[in-house]
Amino acid sequence: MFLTHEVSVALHNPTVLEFPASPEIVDEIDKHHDAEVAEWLEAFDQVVEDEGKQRGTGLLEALVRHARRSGVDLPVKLNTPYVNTIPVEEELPYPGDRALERRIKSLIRWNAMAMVHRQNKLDAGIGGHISTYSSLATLLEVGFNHFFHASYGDQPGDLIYFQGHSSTGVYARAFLEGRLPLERVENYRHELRDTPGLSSYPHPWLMPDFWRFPTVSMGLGPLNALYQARFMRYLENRGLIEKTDRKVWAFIGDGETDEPESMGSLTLGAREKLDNLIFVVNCNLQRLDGPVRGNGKIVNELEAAFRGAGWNVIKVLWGSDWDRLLAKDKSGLLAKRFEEVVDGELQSYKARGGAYIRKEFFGKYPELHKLVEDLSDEELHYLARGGHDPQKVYNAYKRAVEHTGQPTVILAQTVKGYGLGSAEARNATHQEKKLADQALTAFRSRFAIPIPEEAAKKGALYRPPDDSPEITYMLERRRALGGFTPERHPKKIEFKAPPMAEFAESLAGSKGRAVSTTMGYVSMLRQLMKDADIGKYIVPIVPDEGRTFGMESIIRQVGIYASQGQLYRPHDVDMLLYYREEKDGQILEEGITEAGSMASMTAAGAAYSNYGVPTVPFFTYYSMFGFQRVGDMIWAFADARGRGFLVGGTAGRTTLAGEGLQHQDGHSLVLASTVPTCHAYDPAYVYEIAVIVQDGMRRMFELNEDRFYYITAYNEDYAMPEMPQGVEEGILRGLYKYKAAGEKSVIQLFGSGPMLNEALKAQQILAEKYGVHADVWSVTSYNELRRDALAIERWNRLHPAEPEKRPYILQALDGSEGAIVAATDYMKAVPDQIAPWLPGRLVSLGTDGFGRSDNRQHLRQHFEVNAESIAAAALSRLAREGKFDAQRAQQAFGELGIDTEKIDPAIA
Ligand SMILES: Cc1ncc(C[n+]2csc(CCOP(=O)(O)OP(=O)(O)O)c2C)c(N)n1
Ligand SMILES: [Mg+2]
Repeated sequence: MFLTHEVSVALHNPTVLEFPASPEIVDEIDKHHDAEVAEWLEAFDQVVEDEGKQRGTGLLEALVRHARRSGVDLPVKLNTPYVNTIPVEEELPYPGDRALERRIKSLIRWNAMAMVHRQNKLDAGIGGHISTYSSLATLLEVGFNHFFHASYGDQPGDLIYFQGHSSTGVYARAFLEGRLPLERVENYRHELRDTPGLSSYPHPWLMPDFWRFPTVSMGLGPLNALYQARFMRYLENRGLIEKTDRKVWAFIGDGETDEPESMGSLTLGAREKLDNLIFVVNCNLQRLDGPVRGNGKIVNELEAAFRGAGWNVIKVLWGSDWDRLLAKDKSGLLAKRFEEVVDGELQSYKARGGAYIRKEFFGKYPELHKLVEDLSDEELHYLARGGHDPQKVYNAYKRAVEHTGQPTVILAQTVKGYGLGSAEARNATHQEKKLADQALTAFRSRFAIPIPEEAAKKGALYRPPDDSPEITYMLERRRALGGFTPERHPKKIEFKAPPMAEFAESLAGSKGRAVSTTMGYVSMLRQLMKDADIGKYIVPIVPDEGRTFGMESIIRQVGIYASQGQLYRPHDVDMLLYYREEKDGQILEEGITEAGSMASMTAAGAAYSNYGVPTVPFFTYYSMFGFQRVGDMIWAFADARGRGFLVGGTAGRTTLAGEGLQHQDGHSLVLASTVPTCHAYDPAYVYEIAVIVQDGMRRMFELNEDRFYYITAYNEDYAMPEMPQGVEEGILRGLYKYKAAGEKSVIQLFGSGPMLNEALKAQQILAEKYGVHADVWSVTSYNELRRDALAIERWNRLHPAEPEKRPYILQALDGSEGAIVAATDYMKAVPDQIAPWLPGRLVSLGTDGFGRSDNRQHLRQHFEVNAESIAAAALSRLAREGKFDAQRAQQAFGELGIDTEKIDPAIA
């Protein structure tokens, strides 16, 4: 027999024959082996028939083991045939009323579509999406009617991450359930009206009673869901919540899986055996611009990736009508055709209709053409994809919720724009906002919506009466599953922030010992975890930087959370601070993933609402790899009303020595200022951190304020002073006078973080060498000062007839004369935030530009933020004001070792 080169290579080296090999090659190989293969197969079939499928699996496993021992190479095959995972004979009957559920789904489809159509007619360009939900409807409805628990007894229910662009379907259901009044639905995307409408996407910030999880930034939903499932286990294993069957469901777009966040952490699910996690990938084969994998198969790609990562994969590709064809086809060509056809073609079939399907899909082989000769073109067009068949979806979900030991992914093949007539499966369908009159009436007939044609054309919403069979049924189903979902009603939590007295050690200073704020913060955290009442709620999170921040002692104290405990004897077990893993360990040591850590932060920071447990996360990381690296996740954390502390360690562009451009952070505070609920602080001393953390816990967990904190922590060692009297308010509001000049000051020096020490040295230089007296202030937060000033300014603007109010920054500076030289280890934009309220007074010294590998002394010289540069800047400024001799000032630069002609660090 003639063998192509490809086949002969494959025969001699089976590992190259990785699925999906071309069907021609497979055929040729089979033919070559014909008699021998047939004999083996027959024997195998016999065993399976006599002794069952499990025995078949056992035989194969034994054979594989044997082959491996004999040194025979085995092909790695992660794909299964392109058919449903669950064989039809294993399917359970559908437990619900199919006809009634279809009616309900049709009404939801209508309202979801009409809400967008109607609003875009009224308000052109307001936007919205129709086609995502149209592909997802069955996948959600089977869940709502049979799976999504709103509670498990007295415990909270499932957590569901909805595809962001399918929000209209979720609204439409809530409208039918009577939870969203017509006026709100009619104000979809009109949130700022007298009756506030519905937000575009799942935004807990905008609809706090409804949405729990912001998902519309692609990729964040799946990642957050994964870590949510893990955090649920963490809470269970630590005894903070009861163990239940509750699940985390994540509905994800197939296009969305291209985001690294979607797929990057899958192995965590398998490693942690998260059988409380179910991903449903809505494989409508399209994304925004066109097909997800026109030339390939997204389902195969995902199947291989998920199986490779250790997940249970259930494919739901074809509806029940296809089962009949598969059963009828004795040639095996139908299954082969499924294998051959690429996604771009599958999309075209739905876009082009029955005649095209007959010719292009079935027409390839005469046997297949014959197989469908008694079906009309219309019937061919309506042969359903698996994700539109409730029977298939039900069975997949049932298996998923019952599966143990692994997370499950359901790969459901659907049609984008399902039921939208001419918009169905079109590349442009994602952008469709309105339907033509004819399409609307066709939709109305196809789904039998009982409204007049004229109303249909306007996109009128429709809700049957309360006592209609549809409403009765859907409410009964929800009652059986414990209530409505999604819903968000955080329980009142009992939490008392530890009093300031508990922070005594941090407030007392270091008694002359040189320590860093990081070290001070870590001992504070250790102390907090010992608190009898709230200690257990503290969740330290760290992405493989524990040692960088000196957190070994915490590891020893409370252990690293490890769902399996510690299965090995750590080599350092005899040491005091050994690497301790525990089943109920408290630290989440996430490994090198800031994104994963942020997902844990999000789960822990919103646990007050999802579990009624006030966990207080402290996510400590390399400050450069926070806002810059996972800024979008932090934004979503704010949307989710997340609470807790982000602690940016190794902060500051000149304080982190030696590391250079990609490590030295001079801008996270700028980025932090962009998040409305983020309160960012740049403390110099440990007592400042203590005041901020104590007040933060009080405000977030005692007063239930939806806010979170960003605190920079530095690694420069210096003596931490004891807290002076009466500075708490200043610390929290952003500024207080730390050290007054002995005599009347002519200039003010502001310092933040370690730059406060530079300012103090500058104060001394100015007084001793130049006879200039300056006050020194600690500025803990320019961000807070600006926010306060903006709020006051706004009030003044809106109330011109009332006496003007004064922002805190001006009140605090009352009586302090002269210009202000502000030194920060961050960009000048940070102090510049308060410039509008200090006209002409502010001189900002900061670290604009790329970092360098050098020590602190040279870095501060380079960026012109050292004590000498601060002093010289003060003299220069006084000279410009005519308060100091200009020549003398110029001379001072030389005396203080500053090269006035060197390159500007901002561009160096
Ligand atoms: C991070 C991010 N990038 C881009 C977008 C814009 N966007 C919205 S929907 C979409 C396509 C979604 O395709 P898919 O995930 O397949 O969902 P489908 O609507 O097909 O169900 C894109 C690119 C976004 N929302 N988030
Ligand atoms: Mg898609």
